[in-house]
Order: sequence, then C-alpha cells, then structure tokens
Amino acid sequence: MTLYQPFLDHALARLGERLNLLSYPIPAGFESKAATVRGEEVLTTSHAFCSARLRQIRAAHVQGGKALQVLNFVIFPHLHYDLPFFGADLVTLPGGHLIALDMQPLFRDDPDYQARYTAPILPVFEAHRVHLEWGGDFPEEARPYFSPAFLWTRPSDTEVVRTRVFAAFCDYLEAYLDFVAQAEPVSEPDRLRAIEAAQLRYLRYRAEKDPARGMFRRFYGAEWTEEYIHGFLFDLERRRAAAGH
Ligand code: DBV
Repeated sequence: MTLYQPFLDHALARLGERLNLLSYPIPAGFESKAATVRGEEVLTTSHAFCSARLRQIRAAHVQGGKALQVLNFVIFPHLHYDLPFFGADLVTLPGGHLIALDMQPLFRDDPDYQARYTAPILPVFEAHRVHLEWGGDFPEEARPYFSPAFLWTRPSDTEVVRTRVFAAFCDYLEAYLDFVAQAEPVSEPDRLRAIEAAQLRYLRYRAEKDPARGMFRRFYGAEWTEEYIHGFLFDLERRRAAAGH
C-alpha cells in the first residue's frame, strides 16, 4: 500500500460515516491518468463527493513509486455556509516529505471568525505540533489563506508520516466534521457576497499558483494539466459559468 492510501481510505470512510455523501462528477479522462516517467508508472486518481453542506469534497492522489507520492485533499463548502476549507497537501518527493494541513479561513483577520473556526482547533494544533517541527519558509503570498492552526512540517522520517502525520490528519478531519455538523446556513445578502468573494479569492489563488502544475505538465502535458486544474481541482468558476452565474 502506498504512503497516503491509508489517509485517503480513512477520510472517505469517516466522511461516509458522518455525512450523507453524494457522488460528484469527475470530467471524463480525469478519473485516472497514467504516464511512464523514467521507467516508473505515475498514476493520478481523482475522487469526488458532495453533501448537503459541502459543495465539493475532492482528492487527487498521485502514486509514482517510493519517491513520488502526493495526496491533495480539499473540501469546498457550499457558498451559503461560512465554513473554512479543509486543506491537506501531503507531498513526498525525492527531496523528502512536505506536509500542509489546515482549516483554511474565509476571513482570516476577523476576530469573530477566528473565535468560531480557529480557537476550537488550537488545542488540536498544539497537541500535534510538538511532534512535528515547523516546516520553515513558505510563500509569503500564501499566508492570508492559512489559519493560525496551520500545521506545516517537513519530516525526514517516513515513519513520522505514517504515525504522527496520520494522527494529525485524522484529528483535523474530525474537527472539521464537527464544524460542518454545527454550521448554520447564511442568508444575509452582504454576508453571502463576502463568502462568495472569499471563496473566489482562495480558488483563483490556488488555481493560479498550484505547486503541482509543473509536475503535472511534465507527466501528462499542458493541456491535460490546465483542464485538470480548472475543470476539476479548482472548479468553482466553471461550475458557476455552467449554471449561468
Ligand atoms: N498541491 C496542490 C495540488 C497538488 C499539490 C492540487 C495534486 O495544491 C501538490 C497535487 N504541493 C504539491 C506538490 C508540491 C507542493 C508544495 C507536488 C511540491 C512542489 C515542488 O516542490 O516542486 C501548500 N504545497 C506545497 C508548498 C506549499 C503547499 C506551501 C511548498 C511551496 C510551494 O512549492 O509553493 N496547500 C499548498 C498551498 C496552499 C495549500 C500553497 C495555499 C492556499 O492549501
């Protein structure tokens, strides 16, 4: 079993237990894609669901041997909830492991928002970060999209990924599902507009700066990659255009 398969299996099992999951369309040709890179097969599989409160729950799983494993897992709430995004970027490259785990806020600097969506997970963050050293610099422009509970680490030992990172991933996911369970729909027009703007800001940033773009282009070509990014990984704008917004 590859390094991040247990993470994906666990997440889908727990989501299935705690939510009424519905299927979410994956564009044709993107469910599974393989290429041979320096004699090794690199397989990318996509997984997607939605629920009453969550617009898109999706994962991209790249399996390319011991030195290339990625699980990028993001949950995008519906636009009438002010829930944060669940964001996990679990990356293993020849240079080592790179782990990003967070509940990415819509309104990072709003104290009321922080009290509701960051304060409750700070104890979880504190419990895990003592075992997972801070990963150092990350792009300054990404800072507004992360919460104070951003778990960011570059473990050198794969066993740490299997144990400590897995434990943190499970705890963050449960805490996120607690938020989802408690969420109240928003109906106030100004608030809805602010949520929409914040979702679009996040999504455009992620699509534009996707750190996997170079890797995907090398493996599968530019055309496939751009379609994957805009048509599946960060698809809100496409979906809205299709719905006539
Ligand atoms: N990152 C993605 C998707 C991936 C993916 C969809 C399916 O958003 C993989 C694949 N992330 C991926 C890869 C790398 C990173 C790095 C392959 C390594 C790139 C390389 O070294 O060549 C968090 N991911 C990173 C980095 C950060 C994140 C900070 C290192 C810095 C960088 O290379 O940019 N997660 C990432 C991020 C946000 C997030 C930037 C922003 C809101 O949620």
